[in-house]
Amino acid sequence: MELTGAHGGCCVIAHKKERWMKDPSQPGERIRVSELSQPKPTILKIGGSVITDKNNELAARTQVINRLAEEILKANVKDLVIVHGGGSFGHPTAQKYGIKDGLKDDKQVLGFAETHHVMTVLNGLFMDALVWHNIPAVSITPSSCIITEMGRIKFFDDAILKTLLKMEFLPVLYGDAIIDQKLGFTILSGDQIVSYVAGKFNAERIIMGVDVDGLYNADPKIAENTKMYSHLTLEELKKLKEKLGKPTACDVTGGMFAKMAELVPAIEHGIPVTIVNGTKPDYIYKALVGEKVEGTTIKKE
Ligand code: IP8
Repeated sequence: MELTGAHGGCCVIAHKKERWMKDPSQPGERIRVSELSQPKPTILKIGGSVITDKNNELAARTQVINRLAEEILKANVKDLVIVHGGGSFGHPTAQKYGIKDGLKDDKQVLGFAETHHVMTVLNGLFMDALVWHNIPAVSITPSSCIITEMGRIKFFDDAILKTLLKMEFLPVLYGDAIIDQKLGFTILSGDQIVSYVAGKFNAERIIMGVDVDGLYNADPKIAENTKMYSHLTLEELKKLKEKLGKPTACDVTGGMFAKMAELVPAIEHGIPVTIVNGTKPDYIYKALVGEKVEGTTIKKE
C-alpha cells in the first residue's frame, strides 16, 4: 500500500502490485511493468514496408495509409498505441550517412538531421490520414523523449505517452534517428520502441503489420518452398530465430530477424504477438478486433 499525491494536492491510497520483467533495453536489468491500475494497451506496429515502397526512395503508399486509417477507425480499439517504421524514408537516408554506427565524421551531422526530418515527413503523412479520418491521434517524436546507450533505450520520458493514453488520445511513435550516450547518435527501430512500450505499459497484446503473411521458416522473398507458422511458442521462436531472414541491404535495423529478437522480452513477459500482412485489406482490422485472420501468433507457451 502506498500514498501517492496527485497534483501536489490530496493523497490517494492505492494498492500497488509490483510486477517486473526483463528490461528489453538493458540485459540483466528488470523494469516495473504495472503501475496502479493503468489500462493495458494494444501496441500496433505498422512496418515501413507496408506504408512505403521500399524500391523507391521517399515513396509513401498513400492509398495503403488511408486504408489503414479507415481500418483503425472502424476497429475503434481503446488504449491503442501505434508505432510505424521507416521504410524508404528513414532507411536509405540513415544508410547513406552511416547514422546507425554513430558519429564518426562531421558530415554525418547533417545526415542525422536529414534522417530525422524524413521520418517526420513520413509520420506527417501517416498522421494526416489518421486525423482526417477523425481519429484523435497525436504524434510523439522519439528523438525528443528517448536517449539510447549503444543502441539500446536507456532513457524514455513516457509522461506524455501515459497522459495521452489516459486522455484517450491515440499516441503514434516511429523509428527515428536518436541521440546515443556512447555513439553520439544512432537509429532506433520502431520494433525496439514496441517491445519497450509493451513491457513498460504491461500491454495486452502486440500486433505487427508486415508485408508478408506471417513468420516463415526462411525469408519468403528469397527462399522457395517456405513454410509459414500459424502458431509458435517462445521456445519454438527462439530455435527459429537464427534461421529467419537476415537484414536486407536497405534495412539498417535488421529485418524480420531483428524484429523477432526485439520481441522476445515482451513475449517472455506473457504479451502475445500477432504478425499479419498489413498490405492486405482488412487484415489489420481483423487483428485489431480479434477476428480470425491469416498470420502468425506467438505466445509464451
Ligand atoms: O523501420 C527505423 O525504424 P524501423 C527508422 O522500425 C529509421 O526499423 C530512421 C531508419
